Amino acid sequence: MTRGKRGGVACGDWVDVAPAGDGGVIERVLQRSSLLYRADAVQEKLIAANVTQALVMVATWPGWDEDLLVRCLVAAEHAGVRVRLLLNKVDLAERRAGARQALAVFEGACDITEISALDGADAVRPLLVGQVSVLVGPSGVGKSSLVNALVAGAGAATGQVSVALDSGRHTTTHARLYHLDAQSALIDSPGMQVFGLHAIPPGKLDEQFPEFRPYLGKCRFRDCRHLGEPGCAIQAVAEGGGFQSARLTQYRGLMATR
Ligand SMILES: Nc1nc2c(ncn2[C@@H]2O[C@H](COP(=O)(O)OP(=O)(O)OP(=O)(O)O)[C@@H](O)[C@H]2O)c(=O)[nH]1
Ligand SMILES: [Mg+2]
Ligand SMILES: [Zn+2]
Repeated sequence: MTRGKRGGVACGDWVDVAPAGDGGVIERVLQRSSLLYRADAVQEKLIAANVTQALVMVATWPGWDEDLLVRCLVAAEHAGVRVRLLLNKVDLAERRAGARQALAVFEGACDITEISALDGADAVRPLLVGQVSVLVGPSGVGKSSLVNALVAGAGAATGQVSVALDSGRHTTTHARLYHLDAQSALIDSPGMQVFGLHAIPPGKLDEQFPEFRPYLGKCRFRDCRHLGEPGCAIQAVAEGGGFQSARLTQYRGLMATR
């Protein structure tokens, strides 16, 4: 293996391979059209390369950490790909209303689709046509279950959710690409508990909030960070109900803890 750009080879990469022994060695990672990754202060973890769409998944149960979800969405926006939210396990009727309510804050950020991987997940099939999609989200939300529902013979391992921890158990250990047809593919990835955004400069975080985009550049100060500066257009629009003000709160939380 060679050391490629950004920490080596990611699922979805195109590579040059040279024969070696019974197999081959990767000589070169070809130029990527997109790269989804997370980064803390120490290291970067590549999630998937060359995808056209990120399907950020949460489930009615176990519940999700809003900060983690915001970070997934921001990283996917930063990768420059189409972003969708999937709410899985809507068959759990008693959990549905609460989950819908908690997701409502993201309605202006991206399309939200409700599915049940265990009931065939037909609602998701049309969204995958012609796309290379990657499933990302916390452990136990049903990413691998969705792959199994969509890809005949996929046989992806799925795990029980721990009732004690109210979380998944990290059943999937590395990303894997499944072909759907000649133009479409789906990548399953391991659930994550943290999502560092160190690779995104603070001054670029606002661009990753789709609701803010029409108003960027309209603040009084050119370098406004939307943290309470006078004449901030983003704050004015949020206060006027132009988008959900909770999104500005999420943004400010990220600016404080990135
Ligand atoms: N009720 C219900 N349970 C589901 C559904 N989809 C998945 N599950 C269950 O949720 C648990 C976790 O599913 P996985 O597919 O392993 O979750 P994952 O997101 O791949 O988890 P990691 O690989 O750890 O990241 C399993 O017990 C599944 O049977 C669904 O639509 N409804
Ligand atoms: Mg899995
Ligand atoms: Zn501003």
